[in-house]
Amino acid sequence: MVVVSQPALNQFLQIKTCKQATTFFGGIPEVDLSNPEAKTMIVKACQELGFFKLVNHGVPLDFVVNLENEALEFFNQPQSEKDKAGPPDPFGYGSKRIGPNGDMGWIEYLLLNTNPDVISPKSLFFFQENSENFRSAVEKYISEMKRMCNQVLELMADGLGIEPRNVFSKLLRDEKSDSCFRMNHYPPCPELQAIALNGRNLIGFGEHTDPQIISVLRSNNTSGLQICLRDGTWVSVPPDQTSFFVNVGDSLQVLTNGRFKSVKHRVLAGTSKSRVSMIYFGGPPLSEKIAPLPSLLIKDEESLYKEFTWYEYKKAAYKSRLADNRLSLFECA
Ligand code: GA4
Repeated sequence: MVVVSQPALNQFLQIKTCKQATTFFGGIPEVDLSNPEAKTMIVKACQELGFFKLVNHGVPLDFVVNLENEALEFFNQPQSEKDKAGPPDPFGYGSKRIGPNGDMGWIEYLLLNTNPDVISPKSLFFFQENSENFRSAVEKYISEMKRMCNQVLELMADGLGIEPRNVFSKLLRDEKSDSCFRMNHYPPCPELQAIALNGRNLIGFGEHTDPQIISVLRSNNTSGLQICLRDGTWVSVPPDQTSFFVNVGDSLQVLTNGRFKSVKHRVLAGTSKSRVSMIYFGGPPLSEKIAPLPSLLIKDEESLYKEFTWYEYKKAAYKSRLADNRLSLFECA
């Protein structure tokens, strides 16, 4: 018999569950960055799903593996050590609590700001306290993410037939780009799942859309990530530790006047394997005005969204719950 202490159970019962079979979805679009058709495939995937897998991306595997090992070393430390880099402000180390408004998940994470101009005290603390190896692994990885996002965003503009080519990529390349980086650790949860949940899955990271322009995710070889299809069905993404998964964020949905879809996604906790994911969220500078690009508005097409600055959107996002539809605040009547 497995005995679960009441405090552990209470903490765990605050986290949502869902009933979900985990057969893998075979329809995730795969974009080969070395294929001349990549731009067309990216546009199609962003319109239909807001999500695709990137292969032949040119990111050296040892950068990825190295960072994953450093992250695991961090997460394997005693709780009291990890807590020194928290609580998140929103940057820093967090456990179970996601954001400031009561969302909970079966997760621990490190959230870092990647813009040196507005580096938060927590990110600074993290970099000072942790090994030089971890710091340099993060920096190398992020610079590869920037390079890859630049390529993907230029292909998007090309594929949409709009100019200049850097219309999206310049937002991330700007030295004031407000991008961030998240390393998530989803510990396995064997006993609790079996006893208390009757076959339901524990939510690792609840359903949400990403507020930024694009997000690039890499995980170890564990299942858990799910995306929501246009008809509202949740499907499981087959893991692939050598590829990256790209999400359209809310800001890109606005810039394209709804042509590209910001994809709703979530992560389910596993029962036996620990999941580690690293996500680069490419955001614009805080002062950047976000509105549908005039070059994308055909004839009398009306703008679906009111203009806002990225600062305003972020402020609104941090007042919302994870699952809220944040874009609805900025839709035209
Ligand atoms: C979701 C995407 C990114 O992980 C994130 C998250 C942020 C946070 O964890 O601090 C938010 C969430 C995310 C959207 C709504 C707000 C803000 C938690 C939350 C409840 C870093 C981001 O940019 O927005």
